[in-house]
Amino acid sequence: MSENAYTPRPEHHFTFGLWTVGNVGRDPFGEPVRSPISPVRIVEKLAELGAYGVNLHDEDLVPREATPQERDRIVREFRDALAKSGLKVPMATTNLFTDPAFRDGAFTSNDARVRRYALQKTMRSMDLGKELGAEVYVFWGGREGTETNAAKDPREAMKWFRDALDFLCEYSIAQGYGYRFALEPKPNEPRGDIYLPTIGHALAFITTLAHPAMVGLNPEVAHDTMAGLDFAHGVAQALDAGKLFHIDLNDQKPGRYDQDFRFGAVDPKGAFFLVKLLEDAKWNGMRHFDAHAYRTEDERGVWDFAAGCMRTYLILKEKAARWNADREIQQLVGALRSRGSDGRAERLTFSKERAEQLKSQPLDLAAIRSEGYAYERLDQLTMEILLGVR
Ligand code: GLT
Ligand code: MN
Ligand code: MN
Repeated sequence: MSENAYTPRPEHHFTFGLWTVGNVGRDPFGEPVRSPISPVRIVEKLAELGAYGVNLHDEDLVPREATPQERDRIVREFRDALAKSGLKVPMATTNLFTDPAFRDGAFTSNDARVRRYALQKTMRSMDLGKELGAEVYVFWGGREGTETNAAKDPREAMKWFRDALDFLCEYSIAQGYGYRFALEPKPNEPRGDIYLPTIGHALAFITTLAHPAMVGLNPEVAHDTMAGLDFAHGVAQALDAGKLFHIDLNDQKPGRYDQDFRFGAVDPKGAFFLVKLLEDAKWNGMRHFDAHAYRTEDERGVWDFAAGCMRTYLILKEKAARWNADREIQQLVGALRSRGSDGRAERLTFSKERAEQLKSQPLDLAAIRSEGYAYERLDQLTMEILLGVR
């Protein structure tokens, strides 16, 4: 495949958050190492690099203390930059974690005033997102959790969380916004433990909402990796449920703080199976990178980081196509698909007759017990594609 195949273009639907490339490298032990980059410059640079869009929290664009006049000017300048560059804003979200008011959570704070403030701030931010054309609205409940369960009854917290989402679904409907809400699970950090810690928790919670069809998932590689889970499995389950509304791509070593590394930087094999899953499923959502440059970098390193995320995705996409076209691999896969059946995709559906027939069907258990699956060969061939010798 030509070098061109690795060149990001808008049709690939790559997006970044203002907060990702705009990350100034602050951490719990150190001050910022980079100067803020203006939203207008971020728009120009992302367009130049071939991205499709830019996403934002309310405060990434409009400072909390801005007057209405300042807000209007900032939004106007940003919209001008978008129009000039052709960049879109497919997703918006609310910062419900920086303000000390949210130290005990936003929708699940013990303080009823904070729960009201969280709704107020989210509605205003939904208004802003709509002004910019956003269709997906993300809820990352970073502060929704506890350090001690003495603080609140987690059942009560679930009720508050549900009330807030039901309220905001109604708001989106009443305003005619047509948002699709995407919950973003994370097990911990910045809270000791965060509510709705995994994809599975979030999927189950959605079924208890007043408007379950409006609400889906925004899973993130790093978050499931922090929880020690296989991210592709969680994403597959969200796809299967029709709930993959958005995705946060990045990378992470297990057992560490939330690293938000460049996509594919730690576990290229995991990234490969993720890309393969999304591409095989023909998933049409945004490929959003929720990651940031190493703290060692200056602004040049930030753009190297952004270009690297997209290039790695496209390289892995080409590797997935190669895997799907590889004769030996496909022979092995074909043998697996027809293993123990006549080759037609067999599905076991119940009928009384089928159950009776199955109960008395003789099965060659000795053969079943002794035959290997050839996964060593299959995985080695996969590795050879990934390592570039096949
Ligand atoms: C924050 C967090 C991310 C969320 C962002 C959306 S903010 O950077 O670490 O995982 O996706 O609120
Ligand atoms: Mn993260
Ligand atoms: Mn994220």
